[in-house]
Amino acid sequence: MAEHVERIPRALGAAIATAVAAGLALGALAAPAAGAADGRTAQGAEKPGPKAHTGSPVRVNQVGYPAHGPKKGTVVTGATRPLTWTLKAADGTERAGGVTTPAGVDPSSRQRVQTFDFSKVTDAGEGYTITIGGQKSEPFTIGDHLYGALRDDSLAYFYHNRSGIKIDKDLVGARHARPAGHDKAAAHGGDTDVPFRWHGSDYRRNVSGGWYDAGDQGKYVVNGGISVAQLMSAYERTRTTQGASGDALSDGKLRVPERGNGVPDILDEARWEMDFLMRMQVPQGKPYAGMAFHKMHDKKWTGFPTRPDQDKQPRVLRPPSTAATLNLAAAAAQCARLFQPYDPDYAARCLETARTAWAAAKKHPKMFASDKDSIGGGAYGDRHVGDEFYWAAAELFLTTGEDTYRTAVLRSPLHGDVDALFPRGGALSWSATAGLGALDLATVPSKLDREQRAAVRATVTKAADRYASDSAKSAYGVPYAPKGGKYEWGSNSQVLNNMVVLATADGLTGEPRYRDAVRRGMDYLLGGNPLNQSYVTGYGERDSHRQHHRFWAHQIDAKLPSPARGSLAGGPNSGLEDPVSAKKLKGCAPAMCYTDDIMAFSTNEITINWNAPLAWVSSYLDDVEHMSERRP
Ligand code: 9MR
Repeated sequence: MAEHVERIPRALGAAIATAVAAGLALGALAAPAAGAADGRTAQGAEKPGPKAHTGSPVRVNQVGYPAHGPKKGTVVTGATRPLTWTLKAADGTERAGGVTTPAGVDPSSRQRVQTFDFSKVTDAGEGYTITIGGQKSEPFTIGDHLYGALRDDSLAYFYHNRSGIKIDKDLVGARHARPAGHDKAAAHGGDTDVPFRWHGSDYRRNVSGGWYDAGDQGKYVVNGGISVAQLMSAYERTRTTQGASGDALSDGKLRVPERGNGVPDILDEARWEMDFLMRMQVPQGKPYAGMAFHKMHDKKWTGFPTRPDQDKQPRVLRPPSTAATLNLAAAAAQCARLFQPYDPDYAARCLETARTAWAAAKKHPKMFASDKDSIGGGAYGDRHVGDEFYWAAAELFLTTGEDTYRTAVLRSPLHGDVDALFPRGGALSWSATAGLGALDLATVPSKLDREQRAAVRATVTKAADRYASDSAKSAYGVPYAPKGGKYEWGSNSQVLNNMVVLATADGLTGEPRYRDAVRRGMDYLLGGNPLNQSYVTGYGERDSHRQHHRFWAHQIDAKLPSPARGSLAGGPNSGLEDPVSAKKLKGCAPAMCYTDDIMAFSTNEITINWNAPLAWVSSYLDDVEHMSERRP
């Protein structure tokens, strides 16, 4: 198969040129989409800009609504006057009704919409629908146990994507089971013996294990670090939030092979990645010792599909970077405090790694990964590392209480700067990590004095106020107001990361409006959006299930599985940075720049740093729904 040129920085012209140069006709790229009948026909009420099959104009959360929480939806309609809505139970009986509220033209879809609110209904049940003007929504549940399965599935995503270990059918089912990828037996020794050649260095390292990043099988420290940190934080939240419970994340509860070892399963999953991240540290005695290699991946882009164990490409290590080094320092420092009760030796090793990484980054504060280094793997280029310095200092301070790190936190220009910590026009991400530090400073007990802690908490609640107001302004309730209205690559993860901030503010204050905004965010992700699309595989009637992935490539090869349940699609990307999206979605309104096609990688990929906040948020939502039951 022709080599697939996957990730092409920003400029689409370059993307197309490179794809063509690689012998890949654009028509061939688009073909699977055109040929793929999905049996989900569209009734399409609205005038499609690009040919969007958006089904019923009545939009709801296709999973469901908590019995005692907000229940809102949106209808796309040319009408300017209020319309009547009817809530029907599964047997068709009418249970409630009311009128809609005209909401004008929604800028994210450029469609005229109205909203409806049926929060007063509290009767639990499945198969409810809302009908407006003869048009019926997708069915949904009302009840209090909506997100437990999503928590488990979104966490299982990480096991599914482990490198260097067989994926066991007893844990994932026969269809998703596969042999170990990139282990010793693989071509070129897989990831156990990877060359590093750069500026006179010429040696080999064992960088096996960890999680594959995404649809590609590269492993990138900056993305691995934030993802493992968010998994650890999903657990740490349950230790630091009043009334929270970590039971669902504890030993024997999740689908990991280490279950039964006395360590919370979510930490077992985190350790798989931490071990890899620590292998990415340049060893003592070599130039730049203590720094972290920015990334490792295939020498050239592999074709579609490629099961990990069948990858024939040699793997390469790319030069160390300050961003990766600090990312490692932050994650390893958090690892140290969370593993302390379970494995003090391991905790000590994490801490030693973190300290060494911090010192190396201080020594080499300007080693930047280029955003052009995208052959065979993504670039993850980043020239601004003030945020990584802040995050690493925060985690090291929280773990050790030491003055050096405290001073680094308090003297950082980012400290207290809500716009920098929690960008409103976007969200925290692999390139904006400071917020991860601020969230932990606000929640993890530390030697900050009362005033300092109050100040950092105020940045979290202030950011949450903004996201809550963005959600309230949006006809679809989405807590995301990107700069210039443009949805970013991986916009769904930005929505989720803003929800993490909202949820943290809920934990700090108990104010219901924060929790409600998180729930509205879920409504958006699970179908209450301009495309009537649930972006999570296996959830909702109209779910994304053809995401860009080299093994879960059923769209291309029927013998291969579709993505596993609980996999989040990147979501609308105004940039249309791949040929399929560019062709199919030209002229799209921001929140409609999405297509569920395996080759539409800039709108429909899946990756660890998007599933991590999904796991965090679904874990939070399930936990808060059970909090009232646990109260004496
Ligand atoms: O998530 C990344 C996004 O922010 C960038 O704009 C994009 C282009 O550089 O790359 C995304 O990351 C991809 C990475 O480079 C390679 N693995 C898949 C990632 C998700 O698409």
